[in-house]
Amino acid sequence: MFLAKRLIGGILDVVSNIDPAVFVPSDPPAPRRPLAYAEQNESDEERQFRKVFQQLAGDDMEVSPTELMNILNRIISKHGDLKTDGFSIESCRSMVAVMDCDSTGKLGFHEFKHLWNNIKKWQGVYKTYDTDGSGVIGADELPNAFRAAGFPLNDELFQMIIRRYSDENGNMDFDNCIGCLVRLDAMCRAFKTLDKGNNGTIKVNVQEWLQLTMYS
Ligand SMILES: *[C@@H]1O[C@H](CO)[C@@H](O)[C@H](O)[C@H]1NC(C)=O
Ligand SMILES: *[C@@H]1O[C@H](CO)[C@@H](O)[C@H](O)[C@H]1NC(C)=O
Ligand SMILES: [Ca+2]
Ligand SMILES: [Ca+2]
Ligand SMILES: [Ca+2]
Repeated sequence: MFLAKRLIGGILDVVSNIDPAVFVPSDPPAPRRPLAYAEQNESDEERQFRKVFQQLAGDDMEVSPTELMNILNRIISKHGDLKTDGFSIESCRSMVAVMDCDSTGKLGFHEFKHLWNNIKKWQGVYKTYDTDGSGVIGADELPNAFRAAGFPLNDELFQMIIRRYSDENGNMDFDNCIGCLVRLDAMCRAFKTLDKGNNGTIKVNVQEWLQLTMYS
């Protein structure tokens, strides 16, 4: 009840012992723009991606957790070299929540594009740092993989991530790895946003703390 007391007490100071300057979280998604506006001025690549997005997102033009799950599972079924038991709905709900900047409960074009680019990048890291070719990221491979993905955490945090996201043998499969990196990236971006003095410390009240932790 110690934590609850501190929370109810009002203000919670979260002090990080990690230098935030070493993180390289991805840039935040661009703000929402009307579709028609965006189409006047975009690269060929962006226009192509928009066509794909329109098919994936359906009539509401947003990707729901279920749609995300179907997309990701369809893609990984074509990559036999990535070990995975498939993306679960729970993991997709979490990814949508942490990427959902405008609180629609689904991913709009820019939110989805941002997630997509990260998954592409991290899939490359996953393959490169699976050095024994087992198809999974072992506990010994994980620190280098995460450093390459832009997250040079300390050993304590690597151990914690393995406890939470890897199996009992310390192996992390592809869907767990993506779920973990999406969350890690989003949490680092959230921290940077809240770190007003840019000194590695944030001050949040109960309301903000719960918004951050419960919609994730
Ligand atoms: C959109 O147009 C502006 C100038 O009007 C330009 O600087 C920018 O690079 C363009 N963006 C794209 C994606 O083409
Ligand atoms: C960090 O910066 C904030 C805002 O400028 C300030 O209120 C806070 O005391 C600073 N914390 C530390 C540990 O320096
Ligand atoms: Ca949809
Ligand atoms: Ca959204
Ligand atoms: Ca491996």
